[in-house]
Amino acid sequence: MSNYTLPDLPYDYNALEPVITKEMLEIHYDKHHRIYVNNLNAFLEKYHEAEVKHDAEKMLELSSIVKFNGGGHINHSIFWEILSPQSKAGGDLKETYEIYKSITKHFGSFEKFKELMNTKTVAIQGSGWGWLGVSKQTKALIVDTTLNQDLLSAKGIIPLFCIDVWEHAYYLKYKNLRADFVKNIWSILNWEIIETKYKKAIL
Ligand code: MN3
Repeated sequence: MSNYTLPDLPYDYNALEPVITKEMLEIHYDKHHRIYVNNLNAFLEKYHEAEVKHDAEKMLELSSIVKFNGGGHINHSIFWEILSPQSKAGGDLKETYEIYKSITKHFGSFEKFKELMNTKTVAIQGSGWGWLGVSKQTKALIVDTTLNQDLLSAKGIIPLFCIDVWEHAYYLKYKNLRADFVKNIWSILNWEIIETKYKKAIL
């Protein structure tokens, strides 16, 4: 039996204000993410039951809902991890970081990278995620997007950080202004964690 659990939030519900309000974070984490975890456990159990019975048709029927909820759990777990209060490390990208050096080398400048990331993420049609990642094969930095709860790793890219642009991520405060939410997220990114992920990814 599978038993996935909600990961602990590394900060309080009000710690990411004013970018993400207490109410936004509470609902996003404790309601949305929790439902992905609960559904993942429930549907994996049904999947295992079908597997025991060698019911391939049932397994195929369940696989997309397992993929969706599993992706929701994994993507949100990455998202909480790479955010940090402004009073701590939030938004603090040090020029000595390897990730800073690689971004400026790869994209020309940090501002160019940020503009590309913002443009691609804001332009996602419907629900999805904007990503900075590292190609598993070439180790090059890649700005990409995924729809719904699809995983970046399924494209052969190791995730470094992500921006959730499902409406549930921003609508309470930003209403239809997705671009404002994406612009503000940069001030609560935890570059210390992103740097650690980058170093591990290029090993
Ligand atoms: Mn979300």
